[in-house]
Amino acid sequence: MKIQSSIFLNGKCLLLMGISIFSFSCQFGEKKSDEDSSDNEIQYEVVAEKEGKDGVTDILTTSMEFKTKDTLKSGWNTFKYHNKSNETHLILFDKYPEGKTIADTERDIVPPFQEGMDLINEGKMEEAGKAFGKLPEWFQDVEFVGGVGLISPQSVATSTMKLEPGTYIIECYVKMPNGVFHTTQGMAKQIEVVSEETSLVEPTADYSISISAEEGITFDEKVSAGEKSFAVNFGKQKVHEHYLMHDVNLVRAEPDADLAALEKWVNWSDPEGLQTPAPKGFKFLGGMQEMNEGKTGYFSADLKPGRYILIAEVPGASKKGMLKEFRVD
Ligand SMILES: [Cu+2]
Repeated sequence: MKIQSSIFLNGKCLLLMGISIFSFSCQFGEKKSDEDSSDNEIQYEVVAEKEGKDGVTDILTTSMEFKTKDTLKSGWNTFKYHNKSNETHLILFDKYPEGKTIADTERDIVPPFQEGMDLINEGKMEEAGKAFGKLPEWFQDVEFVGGVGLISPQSVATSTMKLEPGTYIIECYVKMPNGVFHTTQGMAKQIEVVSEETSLVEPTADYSISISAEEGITFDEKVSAGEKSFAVNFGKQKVHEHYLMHDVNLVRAEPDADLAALEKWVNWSDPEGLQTPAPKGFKFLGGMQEMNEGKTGYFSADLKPGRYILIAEVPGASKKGMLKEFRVD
């Protein structure tokens, strides 16, 4: 039990390492400055602030940042993630324990984190584990509450989750070609979720996916083309060998695309895993990031006829039943 909890802690640290390092740039990055008048910025203003639909929030990335609101209502929230960059990204929502902010991360998390990460890069996994063991206890109380699955460049992904009030950090831990996490490049942002609730109700979905540690991904639907929504029901959850829990990502595959390459790539702990470039022949269409057992999240995607994959970002996804192929007709 002790080992398990220590491993879990390590995983969280890995994901959050960059946040504290980048808090300064995040603070500046959140300000909508007049000099930033690119087409993408204009589009964000139009979509997010002029339409202003309650409970629907746009998040925009043009390079290595998250542009979005600083404050959200609680309850059901839909996120439209506009990936206007040239890299694949994702968004994981981390709910912080009460009273903790990015400032605490900076003070208490950075030093052991940096030490641990350096050791991982040297291949010294055991020593890295010891370094992460110096992290404060509160870090184990960070809860992962879903988010947006992997989404290819120049694409939009839509996810819906229920958020409790509190302080959240949103982050992307995909890696640059040199192995540096996007988190450390600025893809981390603090958001406050207030007690006032949105008017959104829990969505209904066209199709239903289940994922559990024992059964893997269960999906037996006959899927037709068009804008479709999916419910993701999380059964038994677990921390996998790479310290993360399982999630569900939707991917369109070319007829000759190599599923083994996809499976290897979605595992961040592989030296080239989750690192640019993404494997050829696949287009990532979003999905639902990890959530605790018993939770449900939703995502939608515009489906054309063809070959599709549902996959969890875990090592050995196919052996675990967490790689499921289906067709859209
Ligand atoms: Cu990213």
